[in-house]
Amino acid sequence: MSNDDSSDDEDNKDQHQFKIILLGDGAVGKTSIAMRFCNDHFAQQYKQTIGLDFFMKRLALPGEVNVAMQVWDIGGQSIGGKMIKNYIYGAHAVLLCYDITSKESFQNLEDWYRLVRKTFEKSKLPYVALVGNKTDMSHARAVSRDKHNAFVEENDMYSYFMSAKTGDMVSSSLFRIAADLAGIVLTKGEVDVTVKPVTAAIVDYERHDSQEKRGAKVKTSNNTGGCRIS
Ligand SMILES: Nc1nc2c(ncn2[C@@H]2O[C@H](COP(=O)(O)OP(=O)(O)O)[C@@H](O)[C@H]2O)c(=O)[nH]1
Ligand SMILES: [Mg+2]
Repeated sequence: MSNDDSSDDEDNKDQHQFKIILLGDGAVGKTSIAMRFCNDHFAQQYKQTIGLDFFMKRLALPGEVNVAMQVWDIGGQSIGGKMIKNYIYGAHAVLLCYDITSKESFQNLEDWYRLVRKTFEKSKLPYVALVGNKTDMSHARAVSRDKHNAFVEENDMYSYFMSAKTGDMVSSSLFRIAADLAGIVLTKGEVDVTVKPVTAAIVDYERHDSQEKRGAKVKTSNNTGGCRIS
C-alpha cells in the first residue's frame, strides 16, 4: 500500500456547508450582523438592502473540522413577500433578529417565527435562535431580558445577544452556531479564540424576483474578494 496520499485538495476542504438565514424587521441590524461576521466591517449608514445578499465565511472548528457558513440576508423582503418562504427553505439555522431598543421589532418576531414554522411544517424545524442586537444601546433597551428569555423558553430556541456595531458577541455566537450545527461541543476557551476570521467573501445576489432559484451557483474567490452569483 502506498502512503503517498497527498490529496490535500483545497477545493474539498469544507466538511460542512451550512445555510444560515437572518430574519426580522427592517433596521434591526441583519445586514450589519452579516457584514460584521463575514467581513469584520460595520457600515454606519442605514441602507435598506434590496433583494437578497448572501455572505460566505469559512471557519475552522476544533478537531480540524472546516465549515463554510453561508449567511443569507433577506434585505427588504417583507414577511408577506412571495419569495421569502423559498429563501427560508433549506436553512440549517434561522436567526430571528430584533433590535433591543425596539419593542415592535421583538413583537413582530411572533409572525416571523410563524412563517418559519409554516415553511418547515412538513419537515423538522432547523436550529432556531433568538438574537437581540444592538446591545451597545442597552441604555435605551425597550425589551427586557425576561421577555427575551420567556420567548426562548416558550419556543425552545437558542439565545444570543450581540452588537453588530461594536462586534461584541457576533463572531463568538456564529462560531457557536457553527459548532452546534456540526455537532461539536466547545469549551469556553475555544469560544474565546473565535474572533479572527479565516476567510471571508461577500456575495451579491442580483435581484430577479420572477425567476428566483435556490442553490444558484456561487463563484467564490480564494481570498477576501467580492463575488457575484450568476
Ligand atoms: N447602535 C447600533 N446600531 C446598529 C447595530 N446594528 C445595526 N445598527 C444600525 O441600525 C441600522 C440598520 O442596520 P441594518 O444592518 O441595515 O439593518 P437591516 O435592515 O436589518 O439589515 C443601521 O443604521 C445600522 O448602522 C448595532 O449593533 N448597534
Ligand atoms: Mg438589510
